[in-house]
Amino acid sequence: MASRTALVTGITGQDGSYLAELLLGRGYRVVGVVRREPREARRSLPAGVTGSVDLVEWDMRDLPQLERILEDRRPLEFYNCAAYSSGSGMYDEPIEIGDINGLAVARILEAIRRVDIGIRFCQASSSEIFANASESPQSESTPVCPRSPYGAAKAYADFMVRSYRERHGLFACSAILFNHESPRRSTVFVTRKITHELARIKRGLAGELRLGNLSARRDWGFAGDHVRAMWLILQQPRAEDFVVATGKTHSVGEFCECAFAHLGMDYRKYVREDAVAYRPTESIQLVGNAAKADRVLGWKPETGFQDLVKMMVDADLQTVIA
Ligand code: GDR
Repeated sequence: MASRTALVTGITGQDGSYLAELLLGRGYRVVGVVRREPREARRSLPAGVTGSVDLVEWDMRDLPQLERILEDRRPLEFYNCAAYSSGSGMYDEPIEIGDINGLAVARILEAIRRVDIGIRFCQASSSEIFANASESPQSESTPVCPRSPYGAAKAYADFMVRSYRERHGLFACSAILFNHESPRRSTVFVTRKITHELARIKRGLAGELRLGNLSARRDWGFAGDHVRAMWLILQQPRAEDFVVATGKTHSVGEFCECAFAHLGMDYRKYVREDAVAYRPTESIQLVGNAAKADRVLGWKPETGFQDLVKMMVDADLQTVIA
């Protein structure tokens, strides 16, 4: 039997690369959709993936180009992991964010409707759609109430997913992902900033770590666990949206404490709170209730907070050489 084909956007990013590994491990043919010239994009892929995926270029503003890709590659599943994403940059570049994180999802859904309504679609949504919510923890029934252009664009994408599901019968779903981290996380996000700078301090390349609000709390999971939920979502008999989260929060300070303690160090000697790095507005406590994912998908996070922190510290320590 011919292997199943899955299309993954954002394959050079954290989520896309973990998802590609999972899909390859399950015997899929994986087509990575990239915004750059494929030969150049291939260099950003992790070693285990680079020789095994087919890369194709798509400008996310070009609907006919995507229709041609779908007609040519004939995927059964489509995962959208591409997004304009940066923690403190959620207010910057609102037009670009609206286009890539919002409108491009409408283009994907429309291309699927026109080419092959049987393609199953999973959108990587975000807890940022709840940033101004009035209840915590947040579940699938929490009213969507974003704060930033980033959250608003993700919310628009979710409404499009629901609209195409209800109006056109597409098997389209949103995975509402709470924060998910890994050694592949960019250093613009606080977890990787901490582990990367810690490795530099340990190697004698830096003396201190300046952060914003150490009391800010997040529901931090492992990216590998979260993409497994995305795959499970597309294996169900019914198309539905799911919150994907650990249900537990930790503060930035606790993350530092755990990371430094792993190397036998006291974070209070090195970490400085810097008013410049403070966010002007912080969200409501973002913590997910993933009871539905547990009940329907049989999904639970497998990597706990401490193991995640240690994994990230160990990885950075290996790559940062004095
Ligand atoms: P977030 O991630 O905004 O939740 O978005 P980030 O890691 O940037 O911030 C988490 C919390 O840490 C606080 N913080 C700092 N953040 C950064 N980046 N740098 C610092 O020095 C620092 N000090 C404290 C922040 O104020 C915040 O409270 C991520 C992204 O992956 C989004 O794309 C995704 O949608 C959401 O998670 C779910």
